[in-house]
Amino acid sequence: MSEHKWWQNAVVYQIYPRSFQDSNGDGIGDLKGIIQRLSYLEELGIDVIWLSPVYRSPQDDNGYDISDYRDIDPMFGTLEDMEELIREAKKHGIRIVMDLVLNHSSDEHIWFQEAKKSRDNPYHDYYVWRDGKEGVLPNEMKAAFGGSAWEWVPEVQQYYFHQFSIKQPDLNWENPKVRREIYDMILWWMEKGVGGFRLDVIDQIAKEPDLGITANGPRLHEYIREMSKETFQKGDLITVGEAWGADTKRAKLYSNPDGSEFSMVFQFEHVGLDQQEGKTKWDLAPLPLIKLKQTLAKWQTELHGCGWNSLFWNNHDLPRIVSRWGNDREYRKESAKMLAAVLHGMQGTPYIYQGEELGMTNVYFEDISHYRDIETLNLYEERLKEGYKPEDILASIHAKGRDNARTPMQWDDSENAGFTRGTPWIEVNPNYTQIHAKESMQDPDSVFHFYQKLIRIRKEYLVVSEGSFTLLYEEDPQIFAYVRTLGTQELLVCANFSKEPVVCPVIEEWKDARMLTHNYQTPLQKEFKPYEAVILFRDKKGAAR
Ligand code: TEU
Ligand code: CA
Repeated sequence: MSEHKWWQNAVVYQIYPRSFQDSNGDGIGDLKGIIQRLSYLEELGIDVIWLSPVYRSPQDDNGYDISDYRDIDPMFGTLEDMEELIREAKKHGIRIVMDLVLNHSSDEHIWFQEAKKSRDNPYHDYYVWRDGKEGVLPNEMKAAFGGSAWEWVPEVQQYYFHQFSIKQPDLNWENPKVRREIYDMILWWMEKGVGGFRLDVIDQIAKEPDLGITANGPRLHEYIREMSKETFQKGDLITVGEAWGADTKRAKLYSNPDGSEFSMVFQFEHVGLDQQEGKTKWDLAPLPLIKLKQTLAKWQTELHGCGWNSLFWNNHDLPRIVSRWGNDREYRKESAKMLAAVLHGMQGTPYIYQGEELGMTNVYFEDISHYRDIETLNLYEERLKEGYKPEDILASIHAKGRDNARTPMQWDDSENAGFTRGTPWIEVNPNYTQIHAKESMQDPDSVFHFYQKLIRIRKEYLVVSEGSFTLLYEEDPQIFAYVRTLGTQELLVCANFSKEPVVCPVIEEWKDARMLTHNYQTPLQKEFKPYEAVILFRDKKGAAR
């Protein structure tokens, strides 16, 4: 066994700054707003905040298009505010993780402004260019947010490559100068005392556009190891790479316990299960529970002892889990807790996305004009042109659109949910009068307190962060249950993932175990109610409790 790292029993909370807390009434969340809410987060019990990008940015993709990596966007505050946040968070025992977007910059970054002036500009080679003729694209590659991945620049008579929007030109990692600039910038943030980094689409930095390669390019791990050595390894950081293209084999490289790359990656195999085979996330299909269990179990067992998992249902790109795989109507609280129990009982570092701890739901805007996300807006236009019916496109957006996660945090039942005293940049979910933090904090049986309990369990029982994993009832289409084992200690997580009752016979064998948490007030029986979930603990070494 490798030595224990601090982040192996830490819990991370993701903040999407523009939707968390507005402090000055301009309708946009900001750093001062986050500082005001630190005691709420301490109460929840989290150790780390992952902050989605707050750097200077034209906000074409809500900050994932950075025009200055060493400054804060005025919309969010100042560099001093950022330093204050790092300091204040520390007083609450919380570290701050910055979101590094290194695959691309904004087209308004000074590097790109220079790069597009002429081919012999010293910054030209900071980006990925190909010769061509206007109107004759270098190849057919598409951008993630629609349209071609190539954009013509008349001044240099070349196309630049962009995997995301036109305003997000890809950086050229083959150029050692680019890499050095990036490492110096990372070191600069480390000196400011940040606790770690989340690395945006890191598996796409080693792209080879001539070969049509975006993710997992041949030099990927070489670049990551160099970056890690030059930067992260000089501190005691938590680092997590976003890697849509990761399988378990690659994840073992990324999260090698020798620390040569990252602490862990976000992998998305489970996230893609409820879509039609070979199609996009917008082409909806029901979740195959058996597949979900197999997938998560595979990640649990294959990385055990030789890598490290991240655990998440949600982030700023994904729909709300209670609406997605739970039930956001009559069993909202029960299913939100069930999903939490299933995730937080596993090995890895859990990530909670803002509002998830309240059981916040998707938003169902009736008209496209309420949406703000570039991906959603582009999809709508594209599909309209392709002849889809508006109501069908909206149905996909209701299920999968990124704005589901981006409506303002619901703090209380006052106007705009206590998020802003101005006009919010995106409307608050109308259900804020029922679902909000104030209510959740007062109710001992709330989703909030359930999450708080799960975090405490992780800190108290070593078996949660270190135990091995055994899936039970593999072929059962309703039950999600598993046992974690560490020496003589055992933990059982048993959940009904469905709305119909189901019998879980294993409960009989655990009659004498200690109940750590349960999402129903009724006594535990082997017949599980809709979305019922329980976590039990026992120690075979006599002292069962
Ligand atoms: O996301 C990477 C990514 O691949 C997403 O665009 C994903 O495909 C999409 O959200 C799912 O439909 C990261 C960030 O998390 C995202 O917010 C950014 O827009 C993107 O990179 C570009 O920086
Ligand atoms: Ca503000």
